[in-house]
Amino acid sequence: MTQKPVMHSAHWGAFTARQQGERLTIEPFHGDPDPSPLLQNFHNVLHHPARVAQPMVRRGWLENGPGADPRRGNDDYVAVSWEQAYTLVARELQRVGDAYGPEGIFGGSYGWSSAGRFHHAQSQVHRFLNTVMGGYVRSVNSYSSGSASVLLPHIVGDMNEIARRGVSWEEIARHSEIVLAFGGLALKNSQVASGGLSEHTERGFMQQAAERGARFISVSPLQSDLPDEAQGEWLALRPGTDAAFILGLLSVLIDEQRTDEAFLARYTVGWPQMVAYIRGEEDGTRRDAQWAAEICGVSAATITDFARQLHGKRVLVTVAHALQRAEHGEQPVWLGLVLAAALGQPGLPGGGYTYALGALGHYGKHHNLVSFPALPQGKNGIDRLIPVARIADMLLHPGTQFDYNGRRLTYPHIRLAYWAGGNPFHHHQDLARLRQAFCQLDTLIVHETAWTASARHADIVLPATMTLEREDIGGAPTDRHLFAMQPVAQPYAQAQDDYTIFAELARRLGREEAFTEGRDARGWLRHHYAQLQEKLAAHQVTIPDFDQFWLQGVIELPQLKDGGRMINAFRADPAAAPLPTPSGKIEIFSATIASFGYENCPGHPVWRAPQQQPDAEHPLWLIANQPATRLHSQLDFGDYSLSGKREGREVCSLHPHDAAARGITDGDIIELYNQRGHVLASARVTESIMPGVVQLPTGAWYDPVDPTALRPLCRHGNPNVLTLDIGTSSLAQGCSGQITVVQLRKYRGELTPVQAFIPPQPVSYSTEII
Ligand SMILES: Nc1nc2c(c(=O)[nH]1)N[C@H]1C(S)=C(S)[C@@H](COP(=O)(O)OP(=O)(O)OC[C@H]3O[C@@H](n4cnc5c(=O)[nH]c(N)nc54)[C@H](O)[C@@H]3O)O[C@H]1N2
Ligand SMILES: Nc1nc2c(c(=O)[nH]1)N[C@H]1C(S)=C(S)[C@@H](COP(=O)(O)OP(=O)(O)OC[C@H]3O[C@@H](n4cnc5c(=O)[nH]c(N)nc54)[C@H](O)[C@@H]3O)O[C@H]1N2
Ligand SMILES: [Mo]
Repeated sequence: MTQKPVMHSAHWGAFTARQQGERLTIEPFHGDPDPSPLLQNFHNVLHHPARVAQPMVRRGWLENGPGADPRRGNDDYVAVSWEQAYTLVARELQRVGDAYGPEGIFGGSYGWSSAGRFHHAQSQVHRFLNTVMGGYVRSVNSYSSGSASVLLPHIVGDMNEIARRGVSWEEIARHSEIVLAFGGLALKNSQVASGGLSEHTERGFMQQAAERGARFISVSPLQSDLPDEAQGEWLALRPGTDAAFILGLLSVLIDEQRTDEAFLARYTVGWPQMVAYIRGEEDGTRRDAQWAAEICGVSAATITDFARQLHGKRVLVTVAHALQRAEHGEQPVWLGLVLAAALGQPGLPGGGYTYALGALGHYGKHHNLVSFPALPQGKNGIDRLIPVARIADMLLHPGTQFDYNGRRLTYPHIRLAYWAGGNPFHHHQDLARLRQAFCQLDTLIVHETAWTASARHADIVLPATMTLEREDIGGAPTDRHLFAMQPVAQPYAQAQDDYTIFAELARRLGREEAFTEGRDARGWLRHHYAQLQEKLAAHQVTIPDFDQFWLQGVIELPQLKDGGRMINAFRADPAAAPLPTPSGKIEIFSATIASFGYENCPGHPVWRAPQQQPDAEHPLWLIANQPATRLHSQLDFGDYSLSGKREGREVCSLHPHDAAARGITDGDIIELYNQRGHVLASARVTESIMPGVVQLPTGAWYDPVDPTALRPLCRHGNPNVLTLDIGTSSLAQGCSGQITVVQLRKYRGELTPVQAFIPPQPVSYSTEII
């Protein structure tokens, strides 16, 4: 089939697409100055064998009924009809709802799903559970920014105000003299934004700034975190030690009287406590440059010189999400702000502090005048929550208490988990432990487009359409374009939209009207578009009617110039525009956080040595960061993702010293391992990573040789086999999967091909009992 090109949009960009047989031809959106290569992942995926073709039920669940089962992740699947699948799911929801109520259902369903705002799977599952089941146990915060999103409101303000409405790229291009980027500003990351990103402008802005003479300095264990256009400098430090490095810088600034005391006195609280801590007045340990040098592997002279260079310059400090996705991840986020304040920069054009610039395409941008309406979520009848990355703890330890942001909460006893649009066996840490946790459930239901490892652990797998197979509206609050996402292809095999699946389940559970409000998918799109028209009309802005929008494929929305709004107003007049913190100022000391009494996150920022440290057994730091060739685990079987692998395996970068010490050469298959498991990857030997550090990106689908092994071997290269599953601290309990410690060696065991993309073949089974 060959069709005319239609408009569509993904988290990594808008495009027109045309189906030619089983492949797609993609043209990037004409308005995009720097389209993302991730678009190439769409070429070959529509009819890929990894797609889920029909509803399937796990054999053990059919045989024994709902209940804890160690076979999850290692069992056969039985193909069933949609009619049978609906009956099974509806019956099980009814059973769990009747016996345990919403407290027995985990509906967090964390995950990125796809860009369309209506078919956003997580919104669909939440609305379904609220309107049909009376609610669910939810998860809060994200894997992205689990600790920053909890910390920042205590010390400066809402994270979105600091990140999305932080110092804008335009301002940086015009005014910044030094952009000090902890974790860098890799274009591989800013090519992505949830809801879509029609104009990739970061490269252009960095080029403009660099041509004007701005210095971009990436503090990172990896050199690749700045694009060539930034003409940047690379300062390599040991992973997880940025807090010590910044304390060292502050110590130099204090000793040499290079701090902006007037700014600190007027706009902050707690500077004296910080100074006392750095000088060792609290506990006798001086946190000076020499002290920091020993921790972070940068010389004291470099730290001293670096601090001096910052003085008197228009400096912008930014801290990547990556740094806070680690034990004590709150500290570098807090200290980045303290450094900017000590330099007196917040609120000056192109200076100060902005959080996670460049980590996503949303950041450093402006907001639309009004936002596109979200699918209403209905009301959750219960108020039970976990910080999102505590899922395995919850499933393994129901009834246990834990700390979170000043509260003492108890893990509920979950019987059924419902997942749509996320891949926990991609995103969570310590996958062997996660499997144990999922084995505790009575039932796991997953909607998936493809046979991910999460689908392979489910009891009931329902085939979902891909974004390309349905119509939707794509847009992000920081993107001035709104897209009519037109279907490119027919649904694959028996796949159905998440909305259709939930509507049918709602009907069977007697709650159809509550869930659908009488609308089909097109009805919702029209409804949301009409709401957008209304919101804009209140500002005397008119946009084309829905039919015209659909025909055009794209419209432009008015934007605000709101970058830096909060901090600029605060600097101009702190009494009239106080920050939304208890003191109204930047909190270098937070009385609120101090009152929680957490040893691992006290009232002012500190250096706390993490429990994970390289040692003789595991001498290397592993960085498990975002992949350059895909979004997380999505379309790992897509052309571009595959092109980044070698012989089908993920690539692990390591320094020539570390390679030579182990007799490893470029292209060897290596085995990374620690107490939690083993992972194979292809070695890339490169000087662009510091010695003692190796890097294996996330997203290669988990492919365990023996899924039930206590320490599984993943032959494909999923680093979450190795990462440790602990919270960042008692404050935020965020994900700490970015770094861990490992050993590695040349692999000498049996080498079997990657099987992650070969779906389970249904086994025959008498379906009479269904
Ligand atoms: N070690 C380590 N782990 C990490 C990170 C790290 O840095 N290091 N990063 C973390 C971060 S920041 C994040 S955000 C998470 C991301 O974790 P996830 O968001 O879970 O990852 P995705 O691969 O985007 O998962 C989305 C899933 O939704 C499916 N999907 C797509 N469209 C649809 C649809 O329309 N319907 C349905 N039902 N399914 C659909 C896709 O096939 C895919 O399996 O990972 C985290 N994990
Ligand atoms: N291509 C692509 N882009 C993405 C995503 C994707 O999956 N693929 N995911 C998106 C999502 S959901 C998110 S939340 C963001 C995540 O944004 P981040 O979490 O910031 O991204 P990462 O690539 O994991 O990490 C950025 C860099 O930080 C550096 N780093 C790691 N540990 C340390 C440390 O201890 N200190 C210092 N100074 N540097 C360190 C590493 O060199 C790493 O390359 O990315 C988004 N962008
Ligand atoms: Mo994320």
